[in-house]
Amino acid sequence: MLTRIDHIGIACHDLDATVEFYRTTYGFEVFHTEVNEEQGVREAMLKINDTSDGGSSYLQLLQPVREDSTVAKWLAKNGEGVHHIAFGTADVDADAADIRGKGVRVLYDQPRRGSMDSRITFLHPKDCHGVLTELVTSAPVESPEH
Ligand code: CMX
Ligand code: CO
Repeated sequence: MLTRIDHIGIACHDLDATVEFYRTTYGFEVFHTEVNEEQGVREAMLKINDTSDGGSSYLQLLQPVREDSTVAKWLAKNGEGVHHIAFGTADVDADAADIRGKGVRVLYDQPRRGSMDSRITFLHPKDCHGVLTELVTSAPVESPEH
């Protein structure tokens, strides 16, 4: 079951400048940054709020790190802007299978590694009324040792 907006993915040319815009304009701080080589992006997660399912909602700012990445291709065609939305679920495998059964193309056979060790997959935008849609299961929160 999809229980939150996990993040909104925003493609940009200059991650540092875009982070600075969100900080000075809205007061949003960087929660996490990483390079995801497989996805071809350098990214910053700005946490906006916690959600009732125990997760959180973020903005995910994305800068391509190589010319053949999906985000580089999208930026060249569209310029900066909203690239995808992501829904959070406790079980991305089950939800992806369920949605695939409804005739929507799920892009990966198995979920891949996403931000902060989450597991992610994508639905084809042409099957989702023009919206590239990601499904995310966050990494389990490690419980403190006793
Ligand atoms: N939103 C809406 N539509 C999109 C889109 C997007 N982000 N990206 C592509 N499209 C549309 C294009 O406009 C195009 O439509 P037309 O044929 O009408 O022009 C069509 O989809 C095909 O686009 P394309 O430019 O030829 O791109 P590809 O088919 O090579 O790739 C996609 C599209 C969705 C398969 C690819 O972007 C993909 O695999 N995305 C998933 C991975 C990803 O986006 N990773 C980066 C984020 C990582 C993260 O969130 O952690
Ligand atoms: Co994303």
